Amino acid sequence: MENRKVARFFYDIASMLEIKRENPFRIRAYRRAAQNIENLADDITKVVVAEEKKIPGIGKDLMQKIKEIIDTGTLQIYEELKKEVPPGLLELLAIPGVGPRTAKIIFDHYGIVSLDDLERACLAHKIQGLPGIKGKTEKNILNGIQLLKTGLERKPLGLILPLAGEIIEALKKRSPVDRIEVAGSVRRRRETVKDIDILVSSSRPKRVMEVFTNLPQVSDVIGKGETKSSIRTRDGLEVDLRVVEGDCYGAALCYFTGSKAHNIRIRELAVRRGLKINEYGIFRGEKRIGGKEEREVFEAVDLPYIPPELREDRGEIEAAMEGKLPELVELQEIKGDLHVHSKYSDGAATISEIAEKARKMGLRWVAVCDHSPSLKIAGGVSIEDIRKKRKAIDAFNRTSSDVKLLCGTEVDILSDGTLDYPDEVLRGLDFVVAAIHSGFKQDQALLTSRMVKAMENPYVHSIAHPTGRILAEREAYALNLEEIFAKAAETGTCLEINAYFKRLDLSDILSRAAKNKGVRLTIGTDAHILDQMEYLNLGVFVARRGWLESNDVINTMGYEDLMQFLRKKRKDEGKTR
Ligand code: DGT
Ligand code: CA
Repeated sequence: MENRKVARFFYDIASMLEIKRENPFRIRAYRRAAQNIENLADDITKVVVAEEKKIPGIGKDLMQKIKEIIDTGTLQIYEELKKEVPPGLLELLAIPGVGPRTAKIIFDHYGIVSLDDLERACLAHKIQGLPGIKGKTEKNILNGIQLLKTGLERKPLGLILPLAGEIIEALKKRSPVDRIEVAGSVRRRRETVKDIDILVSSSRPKRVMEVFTNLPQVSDVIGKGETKSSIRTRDGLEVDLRVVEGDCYGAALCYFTGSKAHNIRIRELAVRRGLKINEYGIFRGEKRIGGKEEREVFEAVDLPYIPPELREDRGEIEAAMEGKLPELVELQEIKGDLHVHSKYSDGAATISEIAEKARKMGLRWVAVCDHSPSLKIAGGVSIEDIRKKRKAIDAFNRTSSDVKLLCGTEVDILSDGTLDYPDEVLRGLDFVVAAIHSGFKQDQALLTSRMVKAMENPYVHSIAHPTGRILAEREAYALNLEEIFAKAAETGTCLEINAYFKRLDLSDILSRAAKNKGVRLTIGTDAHILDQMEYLNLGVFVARRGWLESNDVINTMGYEDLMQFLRKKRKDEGKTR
């Protein structure tokens, strides 16, 4: 039983309890358990059977339920709830912005159970006018359906990378591949991807195809040929495998990495030089003059090598021509994580466990940022407990010479723009990231002014997940980003690239826009369980796609430099205040 399937039971139970208007804490417990199972690096079946470790957020009762799912393939409480709640309702509840009340009204009136039917009903304005449903709700539902459909078509990179890695490892081990790499949007590290493209060179393509189409990850073989095969994985994702000759591997890798828009520009440059570049190589007339290595393609059109993350035709060709390509920040340069939750709020790990994980990842420091009290549901930390946390972190740092912890917070920006801790408390912390967690529906002026006010506070170093968007679940809230970027630059406040796989917020394009306004970025995983600290690489991918260099990203600083940098905003502000 796969982790995601077990998680699905708990998500559905949570939704069904929601329709039945049960206790919100119980609903939340199921959802959090589902999330934690989904994000678990290990196979849940093994963990449960061997009872080898505790899964965060999962007590005895839920553990028992997981065992029941693994043993019987289902869960009694799930089956019972299903009798009470029509299954179509669950489908409607999956639409962002459709709560249990709205779903039930729509279902009761029209018996609608599918996205397409609901979309048609909204377009025909049959939904507005139902008890308590306004025209605006209809529009929100349509937006939500759109979001959900995109989510069904494109999967978050963070979920796909491990799968791509697994398939590549399996092919390396079991089939006669000479070279193998992932191509397409996965190689460009786009935040979401439609499918996985893999490129192989081999002298025995047939055998490679045989192994590929029989991998344990395969649920259907969509097509099987000599040079190209496609399969669908058990999670419903398509994987295309192409086998080419070694002599044109570089040209093919370039072609299948894309993007299409970037390829077209490269081909135009080639044509001007009397060359032809395609997936089979670099040609002058009929003669192949290169294509074994990817860099030959760029050399042929007199350009330096362009990293895959930049290949979107967003100015990289022009920059390359002028010798102005950025020196992109590298994962190896990242020295720490600027947003991790601990047991002090709703995280699952203790501060020493976090430090140990950081050590294993080769990091030098971590900012432990827990929620502030107004986020009761997330176990916001009282002022008294902040003092305890400060002491514990100081004690830890005294004995730890390699990994250091920063005593931080993710302080809530309240609905009037004030912060959830007084300045005296913030002053005692090493790192403060401020975030909006409520009032998402406020108008642009109000939301922007809240964030601006937070940035004007000398103790706020960064703004967490600035736009609030969640991939396939929630659109960004209305913000005047131009004003936000200007204010961030003016006050020396950083903006976060939240590296959680569903957020990636700021996005690549917005990170680049922020940098161009003189803003520096912080990368934080927002990890609530240890495994999620590994999403740090996703944050670096966003930064790279946003043209950021090492100096643009605070996480490249060593501990001493970082601490000095963090004190600077406070001093600068102190002078002007
Ligand atoms: P995706 O799959 O939507 O996340 O994005 P990609 O970029 O992986 O797109 P995909 O899988 O359709 O194609 C992989 C690469 O193959 C694409 O980035 C560029 C190349 N390619 C595909 N079709 C064409 C085409 O018609 N012309 C050119 N020049 N390149 C193409
Ligand atoms: Ca693709």
